[in-house]
Amino acid sequence: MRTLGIGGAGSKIALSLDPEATVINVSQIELEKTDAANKLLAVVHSSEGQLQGSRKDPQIGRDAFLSIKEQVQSLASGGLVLASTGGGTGNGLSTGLLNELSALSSVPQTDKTRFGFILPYPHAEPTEYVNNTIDFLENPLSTAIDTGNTGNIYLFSNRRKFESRLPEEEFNQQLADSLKHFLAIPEKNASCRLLDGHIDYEDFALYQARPYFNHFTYFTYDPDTPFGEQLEPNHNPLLLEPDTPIEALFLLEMPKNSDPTCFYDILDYFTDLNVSPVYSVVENPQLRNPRVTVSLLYSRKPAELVADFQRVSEAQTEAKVRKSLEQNVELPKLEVNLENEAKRVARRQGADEDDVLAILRRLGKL
Ligand SMILES: Nc1nc2c(ncn2[C@@H]2O[C@H](COP(=O)(O)OP(=O)(O)OP(=O)(O)O)[C@@H](O)[C@H]2O)c(=O)[nH]1
Ligand SMILES: [Mg+2]
Repeated sequence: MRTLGIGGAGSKIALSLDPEATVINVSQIELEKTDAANKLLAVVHSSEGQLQGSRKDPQIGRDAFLSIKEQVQSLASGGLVLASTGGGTGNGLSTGLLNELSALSSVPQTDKTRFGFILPYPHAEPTEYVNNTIDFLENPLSTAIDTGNTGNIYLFSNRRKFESRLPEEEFNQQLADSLKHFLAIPEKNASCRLLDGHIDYEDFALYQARPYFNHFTYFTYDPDTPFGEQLEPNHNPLLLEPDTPIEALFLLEMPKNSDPTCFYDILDYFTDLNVSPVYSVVENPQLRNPRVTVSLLYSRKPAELVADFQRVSEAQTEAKVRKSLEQNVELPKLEVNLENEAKRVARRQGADEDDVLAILRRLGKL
């Protein structure tokens, strides 16, 4: 697996996951600080930017993308990209990459890029981080998903980090370990005794190439309690909550000498949702109770995605997010800042910003 970490958070988490990861930054200082073996500097045109990073401005990241476009595209092809959505670097460079992917007519399954995005916790993090994230979720992320040209997308949230007051390094390790556990599914199929079904490397690669959000989780499974009742309270606290699945995958690990037929109950749960999961049941002699690792692939429209992100925060914070959303569409604001708003709309619709501005000027609106 090839791993790419972009910006501060993306780089740290990528390295926790894979010491061979390539880290990308616009900040020379940040790149010098990391002990990554593979580093890539994106060039920005202001000298401060080169030293300081994107200072929460995704436009700087988007411009810098152009300097390393080919390298990023080839590194990301068939790989996993990790970035936060709040700052300027991870957000801006990922936007460049997603827009390039969206413009392709199709992407072969083996070249699909998977993404892991780390969303801020609005209650405790600066408004810029929240607003940058909303822009990112509405577009380019939703657009890229609509084209079907990405692989799975994991939406991590910093909620647990702040709520449980975790040291950053420990939280990053939790994210990495959780993802490692999910990614180990085909390895376990190869090394453990198979009891039913089978997920080989190719099945797993095919599943990961599906262009949907992936919510994965794992927990001790009690065969005497309905699966649905166990799944919901065991959603992965590091990820955004999932929606109704379109596709699913599960691995059931059974202790020695136990009855593996309880997997039929899990199958029934998905059949009721009209989903036929990819699955396997293996024997794991190290376990004392059955353990299930389950993944749900689901899709969201842009507004729902922003609502999911809002739901991560508490009521008080929701008001803050809503306010920032309203500011983006409110009429008086629009008049005050028509030029910026026009650029935003142009970008969102994939139109040329300069063309739109020229037309507005001609009409006397600017
Ligand atoms: N989980 C986690 N989140 C982090 C970490 N470092 C930063 N963040 C979060 O990531 C978001 C943006 O920070 P960065 O990743 O540093 O942003 P960047 O992509 O480097 O962009 P600029 O700093 O603006 O150049 C915020 O929501 C931070 O709280 C980290 O090590 N772990
Ligand atoms: Mg940074």
